[in-house]
Amino acid sequence: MKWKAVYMVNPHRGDIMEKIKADFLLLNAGQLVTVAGNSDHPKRGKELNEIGVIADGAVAARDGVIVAVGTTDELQKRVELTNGTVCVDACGKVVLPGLVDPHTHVVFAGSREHELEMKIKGVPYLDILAAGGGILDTVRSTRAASREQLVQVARKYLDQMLAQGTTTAEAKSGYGLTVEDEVKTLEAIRELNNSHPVDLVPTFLGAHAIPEEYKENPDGFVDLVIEEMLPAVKEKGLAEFCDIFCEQGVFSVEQSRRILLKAKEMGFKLKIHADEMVPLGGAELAAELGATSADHLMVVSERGIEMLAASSTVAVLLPATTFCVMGERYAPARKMIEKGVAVALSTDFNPGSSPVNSLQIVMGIACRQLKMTPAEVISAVTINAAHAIGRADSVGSIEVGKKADLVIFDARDYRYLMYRFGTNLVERVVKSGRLVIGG
Ligand code: IZC
Ligand code: ZN
Repeated sequence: MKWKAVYMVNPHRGDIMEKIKADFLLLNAGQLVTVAGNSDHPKRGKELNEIGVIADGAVAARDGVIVAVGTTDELQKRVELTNGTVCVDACGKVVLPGLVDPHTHVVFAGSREHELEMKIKGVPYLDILAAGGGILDTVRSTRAASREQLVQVARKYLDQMLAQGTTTAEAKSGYGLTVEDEVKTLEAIRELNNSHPVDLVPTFLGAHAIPEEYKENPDGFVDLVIEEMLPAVKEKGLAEFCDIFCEQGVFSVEQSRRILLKAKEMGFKLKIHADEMVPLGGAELAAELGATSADHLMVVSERGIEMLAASSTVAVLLPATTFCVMGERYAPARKMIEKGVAVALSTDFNPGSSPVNSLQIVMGIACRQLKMTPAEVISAVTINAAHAIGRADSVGSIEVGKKADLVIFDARDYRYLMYRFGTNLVERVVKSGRLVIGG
């Protein structure tokens, strides 16, 4: 719909100002953290600290899209309210763009609390997997669940995420590992995307583990992914990205390259679970193939860091995973930022290595363990996270033309969000110009 412009004379300057019609207006944000200015490329180095705070800020939207951003004073003059305009008073609190979670395995059945005691005793994640547990445990429950059951379980997790400020998330398959069960999972993701306020970006992760029936023939499973799963997912238009768990004892760099090259040829964008436990060279592979993101990177090599810095690939760091698996080494975030790698943060929400779906918890860990500053952390869960899933044109910052996805936190200073730890500070969430959490 075209704007109907209303003109008025500015009494101070005598010139003509165009009034903007809005059906949503947020006023009195003590700090409106816009994170503006990086929709065409992810933030690197010092840019990560530039988060565009407007004191006493305001945002106007129409039909779910931002039409004006400025101070409360400015917008009160510039915006024309219509009958049904929803006005939200942020009462001097901190407002951020809706948070973006660029790496989740949110659709699965069952849970794995029995692994906690094994982890406490020091049993490594990869040993649990090799013994038929871990991912394969979740594969058994996910195969046994119907698509409707998967939707029902994941909806609850998405409700929790929205209530904690996440308005866009990536969602991977990967607990089906047959053509039928991978398609079932991706269909569940599509159904959730059509019926839940959180926007989902679907990723096919058929190469998440070698299923038990292919234990003696892992290359046969790689063939199945290439020859049957990828074409089925493509034909049904069920995924935008293809991902792989490139890890010792799971998929080698060579197997990963085979799958990802085929996926790229078919038009999928790429992601890689890279250098999480053993430095196999996943980061190098991601840069070589022009992947949109390389994720984890706890044990990334020097060369991997240099190649990522010189590429457009976003490094998605998952410190809640290191925390939950009780790992000793967190990703070398400071070194990556200093070398110019574009860094984002994510929960990695999954039933095994990170049963954490709160980005606020990840933000607190990122400051304390990755030594990222609060401003860097905010860039990493907004605009850079949006770049990591190919959505920086529509979300990740508070700018005209983007979705009106906003979060009001019970805080007066953005640093308070990371300083407090473990409490949900979200007061209200606005998705596409509609209040979806908080009255
Ligand atoms: O279920 O353990 N790392 N995939 C790769 C996972 C963790 C998910 C899981
Ligand atoms: Zn993952």
